[in-house]
Amino acid sequence: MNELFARLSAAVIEGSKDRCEELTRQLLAEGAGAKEVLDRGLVPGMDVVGVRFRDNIIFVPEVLISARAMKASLAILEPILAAANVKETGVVVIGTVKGDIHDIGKNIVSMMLRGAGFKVVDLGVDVRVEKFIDVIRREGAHILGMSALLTTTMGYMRTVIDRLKEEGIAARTMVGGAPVSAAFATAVGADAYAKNASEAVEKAKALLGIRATERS
Ligand code: B12
Repeated sequence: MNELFARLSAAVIEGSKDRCEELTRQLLAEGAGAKEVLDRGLVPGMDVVGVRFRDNIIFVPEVLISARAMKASLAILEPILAAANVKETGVVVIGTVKGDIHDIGKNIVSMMLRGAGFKVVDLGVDVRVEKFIDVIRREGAHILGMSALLTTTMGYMRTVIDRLKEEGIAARTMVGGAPVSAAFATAVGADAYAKNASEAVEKAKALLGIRATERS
């Protein structure tokens, strides 16, 4: 099975949507868990894409093709990750902040939260503070999750958190994305930071006072 995971990573790197779908289905058929497919196949592939992009070996079009391939696999995994069949524990509004269109990581966090029993209202990308606030109020959300992948957009998280406080909105805030750190989260006044989707689930439960063992 190790070889299949490696081939799935390679398919993400090469941006082969068909092969991503085929290998994802094959891995599931051979007994791999959806989370394993994510952690051992898809994410390591996208990590390599990130390094090549940073080093100017590949450019935006290639990254988009890889992202499209990864999303095709995620579409297969989503119903499995979401089918945990647990009672809804809380409402999370989530989005990528204004100016930022990266959504792969946010989508994974949304899927894992749904799988853990949260109702997730995903506002997509390039989300402004007004939109976050409207939907938090409408949904009576317990938690706001914000994603940012750019150093130029992560500062917007502070704008949103400050506005929530000004408006007296009690939703707790959780932030993440590659450039975001625990120290940054503290500096902008967020209630929690998570470095990946599994940790996001733990932190969301902790914010609502749910012990990890109660839900899994
Ligand atoms: C894919 C990608 C793109 C795709 C996005 C496609 C899509 N639909 O998302 C495209 C091609 C569109 C793109 C565009 C750009 N990109 Co880009 N992109 C990436 C890349 C390679 C991978 C990101 C990714 O999907 N990673 C995989 C996922 C699974 O990981 P993740 O996002 O980190 O998410 C995990 C955690 O962070 C966490 N998490 C994420 N969100 C949240 C939210 C919460 C609430 C929590 C708790 C946790 C959490 O959990 C996730 C799952 O484990 C990164 C490289 C990198 N190392 O991050 C560059 C990167 C982010 N991009 C970069 C840049 C510069 C750009 C562009 C400006 C390029 C350009 N010149 O146009 C544009 C910006 C467009 C915009 N306005 O947003 C830079 C940012 C540099 C910086 N310091 O700001 C990076 C770091 C590449 C680099 N090394 O230079 N990009």
